[in-house]
Amino acid sequence: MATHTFFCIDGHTCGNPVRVVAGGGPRLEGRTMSEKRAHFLAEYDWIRTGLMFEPRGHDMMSGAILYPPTREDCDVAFLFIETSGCLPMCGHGTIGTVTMALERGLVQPREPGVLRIDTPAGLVEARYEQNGPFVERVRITNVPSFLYARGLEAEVEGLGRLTVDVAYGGNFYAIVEPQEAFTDIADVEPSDILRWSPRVRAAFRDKYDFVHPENPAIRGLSHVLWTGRPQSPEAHARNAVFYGDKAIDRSPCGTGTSARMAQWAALGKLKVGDSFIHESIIGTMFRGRVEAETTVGNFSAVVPSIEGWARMTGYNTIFIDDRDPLAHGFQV
Ligand code: PYC
Repeated sequence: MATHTFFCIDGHTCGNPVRVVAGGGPRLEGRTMSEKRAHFLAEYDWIRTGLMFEPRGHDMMSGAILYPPTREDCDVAFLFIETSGCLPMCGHGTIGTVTMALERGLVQPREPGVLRIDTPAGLVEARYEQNGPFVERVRITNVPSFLYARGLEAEVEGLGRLTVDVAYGGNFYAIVEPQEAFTDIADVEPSDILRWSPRVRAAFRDKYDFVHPENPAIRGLSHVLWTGRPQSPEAHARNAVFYGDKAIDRSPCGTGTSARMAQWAALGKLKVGDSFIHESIIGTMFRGRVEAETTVGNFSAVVPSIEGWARMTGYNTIFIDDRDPLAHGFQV
């Protein structure tokens, strides 16, 4: 019987929570962050559930554990933890973790203004603007993102026949655009999105396989991106991203924005150098840009960058006490 202590910094990126675990994370085996992620999931997933779910977290909770990098070209490694599992990549989590880790002096970039991060999905570069001790903005250059499948169809209970595109932006996203069963996120309630999304995800997962062509450890449809017309005249599109079992991202979702940019680029609606401003359900915005074209396996892909901001809300020393019957968290 023991009490496990985690030294955390809590904050949010454009409204979505980020819990940075600065101390107390387990030692992980593996030559890469992808292998370390697998080790964490096999042996230490109770740390994720304990820190993310109630009573220490909540349905939307999301975070990252800091590690030394496994790659020579990186300054730090992030292991993403979330209610849905350990994501290969998380955009809002990266922007928040970079901001808080820099502001609290937990990382030392080799090159001023640039932090190179080793993530399970690959190298992510963060360029940040500082104002004294504060990080004002972070632009991350994400992993190559691509349209994986176009016009997939499935029968979804309560919605009927649904057609989606699936794109990868660090995670796989089913992108739901206007059609008979769904018009716009402005026309539905958040409770509808929470009710439909698990069914949409299950219907497409049962029918199709989603596997990264270069890293088979990255597989499965994890997120549903519901689209909408922007409310701000500045934005190009609005979204509500569903993740985990009960969460709608309060930020515009970094990997979701990357997936959407990859979809638009594949459809000829974006080209290298174009910007893409994505609005969240609470009106916060990420500023995306297509940085380059590339390929991933046989897929044409883009390298997207996303700019956003994050703010710290406080320190949080969290105990997971083995005697606590709810030590590993719960969901209702
Ligand atoms: O920003 O990439 C993201 C993200 C994934 C899940 C929630 N947010």
